[in-house]
Amino acid sequence: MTARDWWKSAVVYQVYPRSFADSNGDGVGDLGGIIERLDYLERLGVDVLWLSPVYRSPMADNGYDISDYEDVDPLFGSLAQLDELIAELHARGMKLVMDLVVNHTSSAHAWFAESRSSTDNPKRDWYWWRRPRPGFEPGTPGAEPTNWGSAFSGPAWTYDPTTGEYYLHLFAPEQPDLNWENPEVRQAVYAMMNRWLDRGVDGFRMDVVCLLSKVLVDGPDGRPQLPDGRLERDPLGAGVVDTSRYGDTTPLVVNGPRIHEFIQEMHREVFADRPPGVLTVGETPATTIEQARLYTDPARAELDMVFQFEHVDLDSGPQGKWDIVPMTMLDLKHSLNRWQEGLAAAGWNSLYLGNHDQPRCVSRFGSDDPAHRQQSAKALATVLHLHRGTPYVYQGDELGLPNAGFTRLDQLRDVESLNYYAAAVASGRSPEDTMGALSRKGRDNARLPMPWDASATGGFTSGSPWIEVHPLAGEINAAAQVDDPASVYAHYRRLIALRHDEPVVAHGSFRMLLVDDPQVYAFVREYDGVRLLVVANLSSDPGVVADLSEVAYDDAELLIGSVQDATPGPADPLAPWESRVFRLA
Ligand code: TEU
Repeated sequence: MTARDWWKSAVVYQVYPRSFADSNGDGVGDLGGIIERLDYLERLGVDVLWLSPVYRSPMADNGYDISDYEDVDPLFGSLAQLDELIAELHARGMKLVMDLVVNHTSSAHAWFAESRSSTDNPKRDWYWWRRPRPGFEPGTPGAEPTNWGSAFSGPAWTYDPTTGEYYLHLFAPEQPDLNWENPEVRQAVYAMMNRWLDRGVDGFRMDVVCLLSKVLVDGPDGRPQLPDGRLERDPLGAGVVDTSRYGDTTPLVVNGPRIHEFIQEMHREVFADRPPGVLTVGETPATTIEQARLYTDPARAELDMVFQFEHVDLDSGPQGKWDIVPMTMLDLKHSLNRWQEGLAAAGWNSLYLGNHDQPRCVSRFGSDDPAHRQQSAKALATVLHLHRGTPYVYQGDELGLPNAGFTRLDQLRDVESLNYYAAAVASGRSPEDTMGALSRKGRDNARLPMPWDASATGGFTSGSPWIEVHPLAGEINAAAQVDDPASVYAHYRRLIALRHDEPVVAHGSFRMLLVDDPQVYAFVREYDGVRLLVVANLSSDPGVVADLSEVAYDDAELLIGSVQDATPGPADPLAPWESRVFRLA
């Protein structure tokens, strides 16, 4: 029998299909490529595959702009291949979680085509249509219904001359926001979700699910109005340049007034009557611990867990993600510790350091100096996987892949980066400085082809890849690591196996040690009389000693160390980025 909370002892692996493995030589990864590589994932030991979108899409945002929720884009394969993937995963005891992108559709979706066709179309109200701001020429700057900026630069409204109104898009103009106030929209989404679950998928990762409910005020014409944002901070923490023009949308669109009502309704309509075995994880930028607890407290029947953003926003300054500010290991430790404590009594954490939207974790939180890259990748994994919560591995992180070291705009493909570059340079940021920020935090860092071997295209494709191959693919690749017990991949395998074997990893309490130590990251997990001690040196300094006097660690047994063939004790000096997991007597 499957426990309701089976996902506590599971590890999820995220596949970004475009960049994982190409089976037909067109230079773009596809379902056939994923199916061919399932043995690699099975060997790693992961339980769940989260597949970024493979639905039909014009690919303005690489599939996060869906034009048909019911079909697979030919670029990625076919519905038959998706069924095959599900069957192959299930045969291995693994599960498939699909991406659910329902804050917005593609502007090429049939719903939007209807909606934009006339003001009295039955689907008009499925999206957010609003009149131009009075006193401005429609379609000119300032005539937008509100002062909201898009997360991908420019205004969040696009003028549609067909009906003389604007539509809302918190992301690209090709991603119009659905109006969740309309019950028909919600029922259409639930029906679609039920069809996917009936087809055999095992759950959903819900894209920007915290944005579904927007704040409304009474408008002069009787129609509920979306209000202006305060002109202080920029929207969604994203890279909007002109803060004098765009108001702060966070209080207006993040965790809006009806969000928990919508999510509870979704739970009732889609999940409540299904047997355990399904996983739901919401992507929730700009969400507090208190909000996360509301989403994930099982008593409220909403979501199993959410992706919070606090730790991946630590290096963002007042102007948003491209305004990069220094971040220390202490900042990271304090932030993660707050979340551990905040969701200890009720709720559940998702544990992640990277995904398809973030730079590579080893470059951001570890060290990509060749002398430390491997060890720091292992140390970050040790610390993350031993926290209380469900770990997510982003493709390539299990190989210790660092950032790409982009120096030129023509190396980039991402709509967010390209739009930001144009907007930033137009508003006076120097091209060098702008490129520097994109190189450090651009999403394409995580989107280079997965390096499978040392061949010219890293074994990703027999054709010409849609984006360049990682410059270090010759050195850092799956073939070089799968059989090497000292590799980052082997270390991930051990961590994942430990979660499966030791209930304390999934269910134990969490107590941080040495909370203010700037180098040592140490904590104790405890469950049912079993205690684990995790100690790591998250710095490049040698000979770091952890003061563990507050823990009784006699007869500590080393379960996982990061230095091959060494069996150090808890208090022995730590090499740079060394990490250790002990069982305490
Ligand atoms: O991301 C939403 C999000 O809040 C950010 O991480 C976003 O990607 C951006 O970097 C803000 O600066 C989700 C998806 O994960 C992302 O790939 C999509 O582009 C986005 O929603 C729109 O669907």
